[in-house]
Amino acid sequence: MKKFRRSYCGLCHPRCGTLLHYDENGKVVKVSGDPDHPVTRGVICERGRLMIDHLYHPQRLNYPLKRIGKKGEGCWQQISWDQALDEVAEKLSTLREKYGAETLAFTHGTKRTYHWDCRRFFNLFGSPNTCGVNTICMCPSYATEFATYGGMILGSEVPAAKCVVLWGCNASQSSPTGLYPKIVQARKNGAKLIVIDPREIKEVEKSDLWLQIRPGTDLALMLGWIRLIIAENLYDHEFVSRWTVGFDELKGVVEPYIPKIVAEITSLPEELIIASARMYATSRPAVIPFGLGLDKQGVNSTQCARGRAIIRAITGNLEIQGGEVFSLAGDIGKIRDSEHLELNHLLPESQRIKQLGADRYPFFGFPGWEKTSAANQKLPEGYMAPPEAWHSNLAHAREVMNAIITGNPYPVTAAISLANNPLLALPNTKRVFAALQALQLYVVVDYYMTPSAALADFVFPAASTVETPELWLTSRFCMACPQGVDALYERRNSYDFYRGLGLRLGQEKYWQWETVEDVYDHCLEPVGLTFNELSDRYGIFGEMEYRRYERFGFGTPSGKVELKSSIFEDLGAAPLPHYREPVWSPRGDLVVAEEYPLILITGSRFMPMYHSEQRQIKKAREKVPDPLVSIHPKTAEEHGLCEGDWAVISTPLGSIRQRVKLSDAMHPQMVDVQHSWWFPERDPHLPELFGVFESNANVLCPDDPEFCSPEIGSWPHSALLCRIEKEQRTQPVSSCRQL
Ligand SMILES: Nc1nc2c(c(=O)[nH]1)N[C@H]1C(S)=C(S)[C@@H](COP(=O)(O)OP(=O)(O)OC[C@H]3O[C@@H](n4cnc5c(=O)[nH]c(N)nc54)[C@H](O)[C@@H]3O)O[C@H]1N2
Ligand SMILES: Nc1nc2c(c(=O)[nH]1)N[C@H]1C(S)=C(S)[C@@H](COP(=O)(O)OP(=O)(O)OC[C@H]3O[C@@H](n4cnc5c(=O)[nH]c(N)nc54)[C@H](O)[C@@H]3O)O[C@H]1N2
Ligand code: SF4
Ligand SMILES: [Mo]
Repeated sequence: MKKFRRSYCGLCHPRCGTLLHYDENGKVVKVSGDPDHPVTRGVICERGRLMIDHLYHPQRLNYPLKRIGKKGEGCWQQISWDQALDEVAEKLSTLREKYGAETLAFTHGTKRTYHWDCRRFFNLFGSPNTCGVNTICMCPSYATEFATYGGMILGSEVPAAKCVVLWGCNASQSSPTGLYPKIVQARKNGAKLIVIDPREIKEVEKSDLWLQIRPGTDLALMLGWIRLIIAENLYDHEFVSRWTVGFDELKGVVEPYIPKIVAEITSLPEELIIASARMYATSRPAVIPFGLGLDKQGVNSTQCARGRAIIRAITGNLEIQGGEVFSLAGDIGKIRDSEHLELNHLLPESQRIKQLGADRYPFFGFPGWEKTSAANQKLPEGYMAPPEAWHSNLAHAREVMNAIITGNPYPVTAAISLANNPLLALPNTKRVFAALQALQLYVVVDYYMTPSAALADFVFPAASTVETPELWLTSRFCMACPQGVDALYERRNSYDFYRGLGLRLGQEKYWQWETVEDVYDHCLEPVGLTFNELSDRYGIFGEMEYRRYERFGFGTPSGKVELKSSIFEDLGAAPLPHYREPVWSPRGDLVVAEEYPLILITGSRFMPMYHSEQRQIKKAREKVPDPLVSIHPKTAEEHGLCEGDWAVISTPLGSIRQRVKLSDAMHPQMVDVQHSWWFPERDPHLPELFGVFESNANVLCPDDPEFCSPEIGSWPHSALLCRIEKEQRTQPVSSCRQL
């Protein structure tokens, strides 16, 4: 008998290839990297090595549970999948009849499972209200890049670049097997490295320039770069004149951003602003990979994404070797993708217009997505991935939470959270908690009993990634990710969950595939392969082609790169980037700044944790037992704090406690709190609810409209104000009673 099987790790995005080694009883005893995997080539990270601990963890959910006590009281009855699906479907039917299909909402986390199945179910059910973290995670960049040049750039060419700019991107911690090794490779090849980050991250050591920028001011620096690049004639004249629109207007808006002004706003030395712009613009090909530090800064986030896109374009870096490529060509473009499976066309206009938040942020709802999709359709089929709705067409989470709480503009009475822990992931924990409590029906599908799941009416046990196959389609390759073990107990994948509900709600016609493998066979049909055949050869790669725009133009309304965005303009958003001072900042609200003098950033990634996960896994907790707040030793001294002390961190919204970590990487005026902390070892019931209110960064983060970007509504997890002090009491700082 073969002692190992090929599989993959889905504990974060890259789906690294693994080998699962078995003992004679069929139990997985070891996981290692698959050296033959053509993308990850045997590399897995320290989190990936925890797969066995996760697969067999005693706290895993193994059966559906139905609440029998009060909400949050922790009394559950184990029931069968059939009974659970029957009861949920029946309740959904009743609520739909009473309030309309829009009464059901969905909250999502980062991409962990399939996503298109959720969108498919919601479109068929009739609700436009899927919302979640994408409003701040990559999607401001994604949607904006579609509006600007008709596609999303990914960092695949990094190793061949002559200059890499890490702009709000902490790759060594956030992408240890993906982007980070590519940066190391680029450095080995002699590339310049510019780091723009308020913290001295690991990559700074190897960098040519480090810009310790004041959080939230990146757009001012971008406008300064653009001005200088134009003023010093460092832009690509031919590309700009042939392939862009709005250059003269752009020139106008950047005019005020002379180095002196940019230096005042960003707290950077003038020489560094000038040197970095010159280094970037004169080292072609150059890349600026995505960094969440820009997307999560609130008011300026969307226009930061525009600024970055404009910089890439005017310097002639689009679609060149070693530069910023969209790819998707050859067979990859033929494979039926999420857009095909989502069935967005089946959601009628009468329901689309009810999407919560789309009146305030039309660009990020159906109106914007319809425009970016229409522009994409002008290109030849399969040439450029169309904008996926789950990525760029969302209800706004704050508006959904408000509707649940107030019943305005209409009652939202039911919600599903699948692969999301909203109490930890979304800002303004107080609002999210009130909303989850107010729901008439709350359904959670997860691996573990989380703080959010503890408030549910029904909890379904999810299959781990190794317990279910996946077709991993990116713009460069399509990999078959083979199931490594039979699903244990009654854990199931998300397709089975949605199909189970769909079959009970009159959607039989659209769930014709019995298993998710059958769906993948359907997706692969145009390239003449089945999932198993694809799996035998691991996957297929697209062929890289450069400067394809010379043949087809760009997928925008004008067919060119829109430095001035016509889609933004049509939807009433600023078509050219303008810098705004963050609301809570040393130069923003001076009253708040007096009481909360330090700049707060949250959520800088750290290994081995992935958001709120791994907190139950002993080996992970041994490495990071407690939530940590990083501050400079000087700041600590001023506040009477020492390494390991429990400190209270407060904003006008609330207070949390974390343990002090002294770090020279921090600016003395800054505080960095870890996000997503809860304590599986603590009391699961209300009011404690696993201590979810105690050290959770999102108790501190606001989401009212004035804090959010006006184009998309992305809220701030960074560029805020706080104060820090030594904890005086032994009581928890925040409980749901004190919120
Ligand atoms: N303060 C602050 N908040 C942040 C951020 C920040 O930087 N600062 N970052 C934000 C960003 S970018 C993101 S993407 C979000 C992340 O937010 P989420 O993606 O919601 O992350 P988690 O809180 O870990 O919740 C994911 C839940 O899904 C479960 N899960 C994992 N995989 C699967 C699966 O395959 N199937 C099912 N059914 N369940 C699964 C996990 O057990 C976990 O309970 O957090 C956001 N929140
Ligand atoms: N270990 C681990 N890896 C992860 C995740 C995880 O939870 N844990 N989450 C995954 C997810 S969903 C995402 S979205 C990615 C995100 O991964 P990254 O893009 O690397 O994002 P972060 O680590 O949140 O922040 C990046 C950097 O932004 C800086 N920063 C904060 N505010 C600002 C600012 O205003 N301006 C600038 N220029 N920089 C700023 C921070 O100091 C930090 O170094 O990570 C993924 N990888
Ligand atoms: S980077 Fe690590 S956790 Fe993420 S998929 Fe690869 S091995 Fe798994
Ligand atoms: Mo994210």
